[in-house]
Amino acid sequence: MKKFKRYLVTAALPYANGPVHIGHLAGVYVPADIYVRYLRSKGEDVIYICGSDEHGVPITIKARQEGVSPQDIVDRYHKIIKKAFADFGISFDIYSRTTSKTHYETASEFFKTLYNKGEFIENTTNQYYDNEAGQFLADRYITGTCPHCGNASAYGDQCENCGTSLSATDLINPKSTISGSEPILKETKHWFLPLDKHEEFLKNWILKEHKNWKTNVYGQCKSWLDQGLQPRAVSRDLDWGIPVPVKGAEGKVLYVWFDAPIGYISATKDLTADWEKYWKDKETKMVHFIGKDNIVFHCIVFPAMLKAEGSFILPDNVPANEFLNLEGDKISTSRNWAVWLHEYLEDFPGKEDVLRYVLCANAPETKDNDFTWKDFQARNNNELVAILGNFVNRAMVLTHKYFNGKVPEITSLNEYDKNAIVEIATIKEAIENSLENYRFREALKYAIDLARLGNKYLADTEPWILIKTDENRVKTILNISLQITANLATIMEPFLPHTSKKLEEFLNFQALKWDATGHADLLETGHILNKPSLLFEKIEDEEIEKQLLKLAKTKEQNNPKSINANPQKELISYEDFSKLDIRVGTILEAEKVPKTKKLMKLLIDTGIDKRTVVSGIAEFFEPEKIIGKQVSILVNLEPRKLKGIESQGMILMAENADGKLTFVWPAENIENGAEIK
Ligand code: B3M
Ligand code: ZN
Repeated sequence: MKKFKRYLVTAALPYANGPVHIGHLAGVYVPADIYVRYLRSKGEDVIYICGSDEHGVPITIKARQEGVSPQDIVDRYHKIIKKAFADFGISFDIYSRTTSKTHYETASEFFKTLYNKGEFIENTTNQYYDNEAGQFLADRYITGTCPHCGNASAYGDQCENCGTSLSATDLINPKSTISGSEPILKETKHWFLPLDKHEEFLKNWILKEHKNWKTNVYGQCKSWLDQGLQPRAVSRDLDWGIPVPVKGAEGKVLYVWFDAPIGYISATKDLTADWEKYWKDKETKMVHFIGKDNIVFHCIVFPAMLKAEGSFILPDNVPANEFLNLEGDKISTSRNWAVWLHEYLEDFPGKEDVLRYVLCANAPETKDNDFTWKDFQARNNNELVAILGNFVNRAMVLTHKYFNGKVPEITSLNEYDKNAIVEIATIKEAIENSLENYRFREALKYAIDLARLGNKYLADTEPWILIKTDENRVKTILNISLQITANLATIMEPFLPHTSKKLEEFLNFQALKWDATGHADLLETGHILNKPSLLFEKIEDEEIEKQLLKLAKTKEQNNPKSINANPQKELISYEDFSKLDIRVGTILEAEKVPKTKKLMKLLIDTGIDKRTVVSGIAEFFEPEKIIGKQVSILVNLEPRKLKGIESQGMILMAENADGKLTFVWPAENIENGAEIK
């Protein structure tokens, strides 16, 4: 593997239009943080860059909904997001924002450079325009009927019912969500990055030179490249964003996906005056941590931009993750189907590392994965408490009990001890290898194996029994156990930084650099330990049930009972169906049946005859309002008596789970007696 002089690690800039949840942490920020902490521990020159993505249409929509400015929205969420990351120990070197002055300048400069080099094409297209509001409409500001599934509230870029990507002009009956009026098509000029021009380069760079990228990333790139690349607009008609810095571009801003990745550069500038060595020197290894929905922008569009600019390096790797689901359902901000980081900390104060652990152990590295509260509890109780916590606690407590908290000496080593010591080094190397290949789940599993090794060592050697007969042997056993604990303090640091701090306190020792670990001589004989407290505590069923209840309530709010359909009845033959003689009829007379709540007596013209039908609709309809309406009537139902009145047939009604009734009538007037089949 090529050795680099320094590392530039970026994590996707979250949109500042809502707080962050476990999906963000698992997909991007925890793996990136582990990687960076590991590199720091290795003594590498590394910077970890992030910030809020503060442009784009969703932010303007949210602002409009709340009646505040887009700036108010991004100010609010920038603060919340920044704090949540800090609380979980996500150790950015800078958490910047794309509304900063540096960013405006950097992004404008970048655009101008490409513009002056003739790297854009200008194109005039027809776009929807809201005449009443006097503005062009972003796709998200247009709703209409989906041409594929008929959903009446599809957006101009996507139908959320059937999932199809749409163009605003595909929508049937388009409406502006700003004024409600029907938009008109109007000409507008935009700048396009001709990705097709960079296709050959990208094919070579990704498909030939980066075969080592994760298969999910490589596969997505290949499918884009195989389909052939098209020019992409890098400007928008919008009043929120960075103005397009050329003449004749009034009212136009840079497309959010053009300016956002440049945000990595601006943030680096805000971090260090020496930013160019990170961005322009081939000895820098740049790695982008992102979620799978951002792959095309980081592997194709941004590299094409950087290449076109000419003076920047390209990423060495883009280890994108898949998605994390929550209890079997896609995480969704709009449906509030998420575990929000700030809420987690209210419910589980002090348990930052538990979440970091579970999200890494279960990270969606190769496929979408599911977060469940039961798994969270099981991993805490069976792994953190039972393996890591239990081992550390035993090693510490026994040393305090037998040797007054002083690290005892090694008296002599037998084969068993020697094997354990070799194992420490082997595990450390395995972790290294996994981390360098972006396999964080595997790395964490090995890290826990180190604690597992310690537990097994104690269980096999049984110092609590030997203490009665062979104190010298116990000295060696506890020395080795404490050396494993000291190794854990360093090795766990990238994964569980808060826990590593606690281990340092217990051991009264400063965790070492990565390369100094892997040995059994980290703590000197006679070194004095502090008194330990519990590293992790058991999570009880009640706490998990509370979380599940919270989710059940969300589900209930999202799917109120009234739209829950009853299950389908058993199948019938066509013959069964054709026995039903259903006709269109007209209500000639209607009156409530005295002394009943529900019944109404109707006189119906069925086209065959005029007959009386008693129907249970009186709670929902006023007799005078339904006279003259056409209805569907089952005419060959055996007559039956209700409250002494003979009913000759049945009116068809639609009824929902709440018992609400509505008539089923023909969409247009048709002769009475027409058959329904
Ligand atoms: N804000 C998209 C996202 O959060 C976007 C990432 C930008 S990274 C330059 O999915
Ligand atoms: Zn649809």
